[in-house]
Amino acid sequence: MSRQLNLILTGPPGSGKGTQAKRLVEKYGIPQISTGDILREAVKSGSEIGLRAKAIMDSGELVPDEVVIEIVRQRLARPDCKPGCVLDGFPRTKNQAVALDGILKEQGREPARVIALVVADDELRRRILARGEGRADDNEESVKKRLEVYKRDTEPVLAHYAKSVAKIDGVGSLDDITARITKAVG
Ligand code: B4P
Repeated sequence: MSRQLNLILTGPPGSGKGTQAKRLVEKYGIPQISTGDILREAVKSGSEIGLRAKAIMDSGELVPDEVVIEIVRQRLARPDCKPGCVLDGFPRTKNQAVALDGILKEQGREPARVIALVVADDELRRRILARGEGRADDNEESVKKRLEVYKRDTEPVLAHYAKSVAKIDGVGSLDDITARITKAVG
């Protein structure tokens, strides 16, 4: 493995990004950077970013690029990211992907490795609606919107990384999926 592992874990909402990211943190000893978690924390704390993000997130739309790009830029500069990181839920637009490439270069980091979890829409809907964490965006209407937004804005991220992306079947036991990911990372 190279001296630093900057891993992007991408996939539609409910594909298991957050779940698998936590396991990869254990396995590789690198921190998870979940823009969804960071934004939810901001909403909870009532910060300016949180106030701006809440309605957007609840509706299933994406928070503006400049907001999340700045969050990631600052987070990546922290010392615990030196050995690498698992980016969970970022980049979510082509703009964010281009910005991330620039940030990695600017900070003298290795280029990103990209893992995409593949799960069919019916299964995604089932998982999210069964999640039961009381998230304001886990309802029928918002899930429908999130799946549309994924196809519209996030699928182009896969095209951006077309040469290097490893597509992984995201259906099966958590252990099996972790094993598929770690095999692809090599
Ligand atoms: P996220 O927090 O990223 O939410 P998500 O896409 O729903 O994925 P999550 O990680 O929660 O779910 P997971 O797949 O692990 O984003 C929320 C919102 O924040 C976005 O809609 C947007 O508004 C905003 N946002 C975040 N990042 C942004 C960005 N970069 N730019 C702009 N806006 C941004 O798991 C789902 C469920 O499936 C869980 O209940 C889990 O237990 C279950 N599951 C996982 N693996 C399974 C398996 N193998 N089998 C069965 N169930 C499984």
